[in-house]
This record gives sequence, C-alpha cells and structure tokens, in this order.
Amino acid sequence: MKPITRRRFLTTGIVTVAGAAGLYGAERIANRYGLIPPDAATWYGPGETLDYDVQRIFGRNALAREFSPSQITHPPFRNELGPPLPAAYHQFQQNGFRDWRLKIDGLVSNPTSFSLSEIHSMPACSQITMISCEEGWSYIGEWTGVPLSHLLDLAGAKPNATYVVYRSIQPDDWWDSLDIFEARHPQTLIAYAMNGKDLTMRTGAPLRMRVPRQLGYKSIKFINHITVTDDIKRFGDGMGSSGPAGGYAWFAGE
Ligand SMILES: Nc1nc2c(c(=O)[nH]1)N[C@H]1C(S)=C(S)[C@@H](COP(=O)(O)O)O[C@H]1N2
Ligand SMILES: [Mo]
Repeated sequence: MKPITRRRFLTTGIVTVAGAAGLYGAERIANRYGLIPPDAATWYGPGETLDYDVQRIFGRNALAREFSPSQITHPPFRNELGPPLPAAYHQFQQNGFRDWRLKIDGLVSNPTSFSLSEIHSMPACSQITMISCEEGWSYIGEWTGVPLSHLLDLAGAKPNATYVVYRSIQPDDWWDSLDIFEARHPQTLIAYAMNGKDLTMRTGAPLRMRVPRQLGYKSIKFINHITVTDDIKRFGDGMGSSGPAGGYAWFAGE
C-alpha cells in the first residue's frame, strides 16, 4: 500500500468536506479562511489552490531554509535585467537614491512614505536564502533589509487587511501582491543590500521585495509603493498580480 502523503490526505479531506457540506459550503469555508488564491479562476486553478491550501493550513509559519555564509554562491547568477528602466530611475540613481521614497497607503491609519535613510536606520534583518527562478536556475545569497511587517506596523496596517500590493518603478504596470500572512512572515523583507553591499541596478537598487518562500518573480526589484487592502479584486484584473495573464501564477510557493 502506498503511504498517504500529506497532499493526498488533504485532497481527501477537501473532497470529504465538500461532500458533506456541499460545494457551496466548501466554497464559503474556503473564502472565510482565505484559501482561494486571487487567480484561482485561471488555468492554474485547482493545482495552485491545493498547493496554496496545503501551505496555508500546514505551513503558514514555516521558514524558508537558511544557509551558512560558506554556502553563498560566488559570483551570484547573473540574471537579465528585464525591461528598460524609465528615465526617472536614472535620475534617482544619479542622486544616490537620496530622493527615493517607499510609499505605504491603503488600509493603514497613517499613510506615509519612507526615505532610504529612514529605512536604513530601522532595525535590520539578514537572511542567507536561496532565490529560485521559474526558469530553473537558483543561487544562495545574503539579503539585508527591514521586515515588511515592521513597515506595516509603522504605517498602522488595519487588522482587517488581507493583502499587500507592491509596485515597482519598472515598468509601471508590473505589480504583485502577498496575502497578509506572507507579508507579515518574519523572512519577508524590504531588502536594500545583498552579500553585504548596497543593491545595484542589477539586483534591484535601492529597494527590492524579498520573499524567500516563493519563486524569484515575487521578489520584485525597484519597489516604491505598497498598498494595504482588504479587497484584492479591485486591483488590475483582480488576479492578485500582473503575472497570471503572462503565465506566472500568483502563488509561487511550494
Ligand atoms: N522589477 C523587476 N523585478 C524582478 C525582475 C525584473 O525583471 N524586474 N525579475 C524577477 C525574476 S523573474 C526573478 S527570478 C528575480 C531574480 O532576482 P536576481 O536578478 O536578483 O537574481 O527577480 C525578480 N524581480
Ligand atoms: Mo524568474
């Protein structure tokens, strides 16, 4: 007999619940406990939902693996830069990013924006974790920054917040989101340094999101705007990120 895996067990559980409560009941339970990823209606639907639920039910607080300094990949994998950066970015860059601000708005009691030097003076956190690209490569690096949770507290994120939307200067229509558990997970950082040095243009200067429990594409570079919300459907086409239309599932964990 095959051993029952955690995943098989959960599938059986969901089917059992759905059978007992009816599909409508199951959906209500899933909505109530935030078990449906925002892009569940796409072709990622069933598989993604199951992975997401396993993660939410069994691994909400699980930590991404951390490595020792000797395991850091030298040199780090050289990724391509993606679409060209706007002229505004180069202006910030020429000025040493002194004028860069990270805005936080939405469901917060104190909408605000932080300068880079304010962020640098906050309690810092470092993690040596692996960044994995959906294209198949990965490397280990040390990222330093401020836990996103700390910024959410400073801005006074309301207790009914369910998602955190984040945007990059490059390009303007590239955005993503995390559910509030991932956003408040202790390893989710707003990073400003990698391997002990300030981020460079290639690695996302001056600030990047670092979400070590999910694939690299959630770790958006050049971020300048965070919006807290209780209604992710109001953003873009309601899928939780700009990715699903282009082939990138919203939930990129395992
Ligand atoms: N703004 C922006 N963020 C981005 C990307 C990008 O092209 N632009 N690439 C993403 C992808 S697909 C991956 S895998 C990681 C790679 O991070 P790295 O270049 O530091 O290795 O950055 C992510 N963040
Ligand atoms: Mo990637």
